[in-house]
Amino acid sequence: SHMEQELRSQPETWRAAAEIGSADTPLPAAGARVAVVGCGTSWFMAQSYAALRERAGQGVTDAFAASEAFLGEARGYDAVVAITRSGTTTEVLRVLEAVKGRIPTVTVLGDPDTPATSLSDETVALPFADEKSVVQTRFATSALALFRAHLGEDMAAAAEDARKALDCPLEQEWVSAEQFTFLGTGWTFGLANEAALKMREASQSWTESYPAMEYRHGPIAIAAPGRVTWLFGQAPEGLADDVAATGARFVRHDRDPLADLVLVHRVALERARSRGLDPDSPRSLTRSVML
Ligand code: F1P
Repeated sequence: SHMEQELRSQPETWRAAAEIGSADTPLPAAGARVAVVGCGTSWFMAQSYAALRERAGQGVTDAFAASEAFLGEARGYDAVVAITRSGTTTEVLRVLEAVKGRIPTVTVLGDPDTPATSLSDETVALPFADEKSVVQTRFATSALALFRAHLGEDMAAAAEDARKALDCPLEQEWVSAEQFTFLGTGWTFGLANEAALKMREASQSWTESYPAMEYRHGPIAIAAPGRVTWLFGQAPEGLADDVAATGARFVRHDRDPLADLVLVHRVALERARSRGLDPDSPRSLTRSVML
C-alpha cells in the first residue's frame, strides 16, 4: 500500500527535512510571536511545534485549528506559520487570505505548486515527503523534523530510533486491543492527538487522547483489560501503577517520541489489515478537505 511504503521511508525523509531546517529557512526567528495553524494531522503538528518553540525560549507560540484561528482580532502575532500537505485545505487558505498584507506568513507544504503558495509570503516545501495516501504519515513527521532542526535539535538520533521502530516486532496485543488512549505532555501531547487520529483514520479504531496529567481526572475511568494506555515521552509519577491497577496495558518506550509515532503508524496499518480494511481508502475521508 501507499501508506506502508510512505511510512517506511520516514528515517530518510526526516534527515532530508532536518537538513532544510538547519539551513537558512524562512521559519520565524527567535523572539517573534507566532501563530501556527493547520487542520487534522497538520493541526496536531502545529501543537507540537508550538510547545517545542516555547520550550526553546523562542517566543510566544500558539497553535490553532485553522477553522478556529483569529475568530476575533489577530492578537498581535508577528508571523503565521501554516502547515498543509496538500496546500488546498479551505480553512488554511482562509487564514492565509485573512492575514495577507498584515502579518507575514510562511507555509510548510508538500507540493509547492498549490493555492497556498500564492497566498503565502514564504513557503518551505518538502516534496520528498509528499504522499499519495489520504492518511498522512511521513509529511507530518517530516514537518516536525524540520521544525525541531530549526530549533537547534540534531535529528540523527531520532531518525535512527525511527529505523528501529520500523524493524521491531509488533505486539499482537496492540493489533487486537479493543481501545487505545494516547497520552503526552508538552510537545508530545500533539503526538498523542495524532496517534489517536491515525488509528481512527486508517483502522476505524476507538481511540482517545489527553494530556498525560489529565488522564487521572476522568479518562482513566474506561481503562480496563483488553485496552491500551500509550504514553509518549516522560512518565508522570505513579501513572504506570494507576493504569496497571485497572488491568489495561500501559505502554511507554524510551525511544524518541516522534519515532514512537512511527510505531503507531505500523499498528494502525496492521489493525486496518486485520479488520479487512484498505488503509489507502479510509472510510469517509478525502486527501484534502475543500469546502
Ligand atoms: C489536512 C487533513 C489531513 C487528514 C485528511 C484531510 O490536510 O485534515 O490531516 O488526514 O486527509 O486533510 P492538509 O491541509 O495537511 O493537506
